[in-house]
Amino acid sequence: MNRTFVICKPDAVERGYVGRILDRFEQKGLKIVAAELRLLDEATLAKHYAEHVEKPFYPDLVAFMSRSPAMLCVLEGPEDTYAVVRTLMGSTNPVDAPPGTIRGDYGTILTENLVHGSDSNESAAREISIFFPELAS
Ligand code: IDP
Ligand code: MG
Repeated sequence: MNRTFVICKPDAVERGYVGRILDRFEQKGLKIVAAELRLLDEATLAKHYAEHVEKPFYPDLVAFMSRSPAMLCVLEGPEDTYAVVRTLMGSTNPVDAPPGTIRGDYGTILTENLVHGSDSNESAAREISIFFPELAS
């Protein structure tokens, strides 16, 4: 089995979309092996989004991601589960994400795009170790 890391972002929790989002992953055949509602702080987000810390949008991203609790999850599935999740999420900008994807169906805002999913097996391992160290392999 293979695992990846998912966040239902604060907008998803605020709008009441967590159930619908997780339902899509479960319907696809992925299993929730950890889930916790947690308010994220700046230091943790800087680790998680290390590749984006210098980007112009980073201050807005951190303000958004720390404004209210997010639902953090570890999902388990077949080989490259991260790719299954990324396909269900849709492209980063909800405006470009096709209908049928989470971002395509539920969002219109680039920053507030409902969901995070690791972008590789290496990212999944790194992110799981940040948020669920007890599950790190
Ligand atoms: P991803 O979430 O699809 O992997 P990344 O490029 O890793 O996309 O960006 C991380 C998050 O930062 C995005 O999900 C989105 O919330 C936000 N973001 C990315 N690019 C921009 C931008 O150009 N303006 C504002 N927010 C952005
Ligand atoms: Mg990313």
